[in-house]
Amino acid sequence: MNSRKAIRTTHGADGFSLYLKKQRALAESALKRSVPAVSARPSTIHQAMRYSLLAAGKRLRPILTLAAAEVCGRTDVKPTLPAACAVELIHTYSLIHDDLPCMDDDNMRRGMPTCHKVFGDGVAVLAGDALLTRAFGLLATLQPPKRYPLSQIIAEAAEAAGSLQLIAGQVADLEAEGKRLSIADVRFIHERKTAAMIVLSLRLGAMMANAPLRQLGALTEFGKSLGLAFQILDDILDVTQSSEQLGKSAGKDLTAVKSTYPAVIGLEASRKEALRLTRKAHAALEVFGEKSSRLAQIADHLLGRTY
Ligand code: GRG
Repeated sequence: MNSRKAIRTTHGADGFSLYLKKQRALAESALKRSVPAVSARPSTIHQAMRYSLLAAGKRLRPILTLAAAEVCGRTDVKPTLPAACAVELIHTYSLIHDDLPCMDDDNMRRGMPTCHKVFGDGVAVLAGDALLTRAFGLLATLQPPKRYPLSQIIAEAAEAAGSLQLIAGQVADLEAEGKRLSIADVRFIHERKTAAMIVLSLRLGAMMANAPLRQLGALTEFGKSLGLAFQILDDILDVTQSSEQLGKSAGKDLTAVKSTYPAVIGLEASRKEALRLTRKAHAALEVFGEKSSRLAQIADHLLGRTY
């Protein structure tokens, strides 16, 4: 990572790579157990769910859930895993539906043909529906600590995935195609389509660690800045990287005439904005002191990513 991108780290870079690898492996093995086996009838739907869910995703959201629980003092990760999996299931559902011909119409996702290309539109819609439903089933198994009742946790997940956040962002995005948006409108979409699920991932981890409100608030602020920075990077990568590098179709935003950060304010200003937001994310971690270095490293890592 070059010096413009790296902001703060207290663990070594090698330690961080190992940490990411370990957390990813933890998430992967929990995800494999989180949905029915292919042998469960009807096999097709479980094949489709597992095909998209277990493909090569970055696992950012479950990693954030686990890191948030850890920074708030939860050392035993096992009880947080269903929450970590739930956010990844909701995220995967949204990717499957976004790729459908009636939405973004994409052929490639996570380095493979999209779900509907392999299983057909009907099964892909249902695989998304089943992942979303299963996510709430997983949340219902959580045993949260005193401060946060299960009803609050489930309501927060419903809000983040619902028509005021994730779906709001998707609808605004669909309606914006071919139009020139202001940067405030682009930000409105990004905050809902991307940042809301990232904030949810962090809040679920914090709530599972019985975090005091001050810590929960700090992670919410961290997530809002990180989520927006992450989406700006996504917009930048769409115009600067190849499809092979991204594992999904590059240049889609240009073809679909989408108003993105680079389209509205230019590439260089977008890079500066992503850096400013990453700094803001770091500042939100101050309440945790040195304990937050993993989250700070994740923010730096995302700013420096190339896919
Ligand atoms: C269909 C309700 C509904 C919502 C769709 C996910 C989505 C909203 C649209 C996909 C396109 C897009 C730019 C979404 C913003 C969020 C985002 C950057 C998704 C990709 O997340 P990554 O990079 O993907 O973490 P992996 O595959 O690594 O998990």
